[in-house]
Amino acid sequence: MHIAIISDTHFGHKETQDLESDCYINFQQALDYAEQNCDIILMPGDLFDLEEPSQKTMHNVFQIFAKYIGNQKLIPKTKQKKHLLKPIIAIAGTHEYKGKGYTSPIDVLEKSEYIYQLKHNSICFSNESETVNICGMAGVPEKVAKEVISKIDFQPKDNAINILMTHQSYDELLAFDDEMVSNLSLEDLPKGFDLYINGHIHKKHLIKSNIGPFLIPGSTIITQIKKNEILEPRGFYIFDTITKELIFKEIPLQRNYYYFELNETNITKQDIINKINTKLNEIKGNIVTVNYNDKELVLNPVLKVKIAAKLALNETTNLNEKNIDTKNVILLLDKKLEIDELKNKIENLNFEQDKINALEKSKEIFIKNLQEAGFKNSIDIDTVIQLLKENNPDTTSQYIIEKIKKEIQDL
Ligand SMILES: [Mn+2]
Repeated sequence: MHIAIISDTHFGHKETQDLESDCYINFQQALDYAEQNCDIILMPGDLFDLEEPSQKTMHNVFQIFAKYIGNQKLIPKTKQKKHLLKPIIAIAGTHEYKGKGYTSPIDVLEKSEYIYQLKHNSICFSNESETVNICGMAGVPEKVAKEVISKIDFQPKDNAINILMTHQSYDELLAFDDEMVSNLSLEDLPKGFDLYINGHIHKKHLIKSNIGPFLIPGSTIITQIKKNEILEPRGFYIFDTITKELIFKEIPLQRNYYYFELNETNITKQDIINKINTKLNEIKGNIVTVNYNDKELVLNPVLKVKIAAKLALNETTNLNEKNIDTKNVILLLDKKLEIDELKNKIENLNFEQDKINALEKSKEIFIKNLQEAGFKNSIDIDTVIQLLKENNPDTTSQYIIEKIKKEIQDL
């Protein structure tokens, strides 16, 4: 048999409004291929991006699944599952989990009979020559994963191809800069399976571990627009149960992503804008056209720009993005603009000093002029300054005039 493995589709995910349809466009292509070329489809978790997807998300998902049911209304009521042309077996991932008694969007799909869901159990499929036994553990909080998997005690079946699906973090897979936690190791998994599949991690990876091949299919879309994620095209896997071969299939029509890092010092904002515009011009034509919902959709390329720049002196940190030409391209800016701190501090110091000097100077001049004009010191200079600081010129002049009038009367 040929088994398709489509993971972390994250229905409803959108980095920006412009990228809203990508999760469905990519999934639809994977499902198209799988329906035509495979016998079973596995989805190891995170089908949805949120545990409470919007109605719009549900609508889009149902629209895709409904296509494969086709003439469902013509099928007379039968006890047989009206599953798709090819059955889809899914587990809930961390994004769908919310504890006992909760109805997840996966439960909704299962109730609609679009998928089979494995919680902590297994399902068998047979044809004339072979049997495939699929075990699945729904994603659980990492801290209890080890306990849960040992309690379930999954057993491989004799004379069958045995596959185990999970959606967890594993000690062996954590990268240094990873925020994920795990208390599970590959060693904790039950032995004797022909293939171990784990969702959750969005970058694809195949590990030839002691217990057997351990596959991370990766996500069908780019969820974190990071350098590592962008450089790899998205796709899914096909497992051949006879040859035990695993083949990665790229999604044929997917949006182009580009990444551009700008780490410079002593740069002007205009230079930054020029550099971004040059990069945008290079990629602008790299569009992809895809048919989605009976419409031709043009997928413009995405440029992610990561700026960590120290600006030249006399620059301010507000980049004028209006001068960036984003026609036919999606620009995602992650910017950290700084002004040289030391220079800036010195500048500020001088400025503060000048302000104090100017204030003291003007006080001196003011008092000197009053004295020269023959006035006594009945005008309180600090009151005048306070009134001016309050931005109240009328009250200030009124105060001064009154004091002067009083002095004249006293003469
Ligand atoms: Mn995920």
